Amino acid sequence: MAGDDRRSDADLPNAKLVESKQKWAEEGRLLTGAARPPEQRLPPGQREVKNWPVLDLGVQPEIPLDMWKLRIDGLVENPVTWGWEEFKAQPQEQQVSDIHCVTAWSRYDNHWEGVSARHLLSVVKPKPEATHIVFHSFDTYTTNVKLSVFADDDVLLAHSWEGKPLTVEHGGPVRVIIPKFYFWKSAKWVKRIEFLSADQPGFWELRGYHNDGDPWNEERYSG
Ligand SMILES: Nc1nc2c(c(=O)[nH]1)N[C@H]1C(S)=C(S)[C@@H](COP(=O)(O)O)O[C@H]1N2
Ligand SMILES: [Mo]
Repeated sequence: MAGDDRRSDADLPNAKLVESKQKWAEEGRLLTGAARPPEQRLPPGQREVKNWPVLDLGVQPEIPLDMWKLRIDGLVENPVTWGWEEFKAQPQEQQVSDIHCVTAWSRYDNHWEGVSARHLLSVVKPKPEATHIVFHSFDTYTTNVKLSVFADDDVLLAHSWEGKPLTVEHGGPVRVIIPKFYFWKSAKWVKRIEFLSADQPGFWELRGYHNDGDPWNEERYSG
């Protein structure tokens, strides 16, 4: 009985400590998002914006489409290098997702078009020992994810946003979109997707950002 439990807690020599620890545990549970009601759309600590801020290292590489190439290699059975025409000849998919940036803005209902990670995986066929991925970008940026994160249904190599080609400032010709994680995992100007048998932290992950970056657990920073 709940009443009996309560009485026995109060009898403990450390009753006060137990009570406050239990309170911390309850608060912790709320922070993780595990008990998040389905109608909650804004992760903890975020605010909604209607514009689309630009964030990068300050170098916005302009890659003409006839020069653009995407290499997918490392621990895969069938490494490929796609030029623009080959990339556009892959099955195309449309997705709608929310952006959550670690700098606390979120932007709802972004319409993307591109090639799904699922399709890409079916083409390159990761070897059994492949467990992690690093994205390499034309501006030298890198970011890492687990293969299982990349393999999610909603992960896209996007070339269009709201029915128009992605602008250079937002990572065109092609950027990664990983909706379930903070936006720093979504590499702009992607040029290489490398499959690895061990984790390899990327640019921000080496500079104090969380290695995973789940916004529902507020995985902003490491340590
Ligand atoms: N190549 C590259 N990708 C990048 C970055 C970058 O500096 N270079 N910045 C990341 C960060 S921190 C964020 S918040 C988003 C910003 O994307 P946006 O400028 O389209 O909003 O891109 C991510 N991808
Ligand atoms: Mo960011």
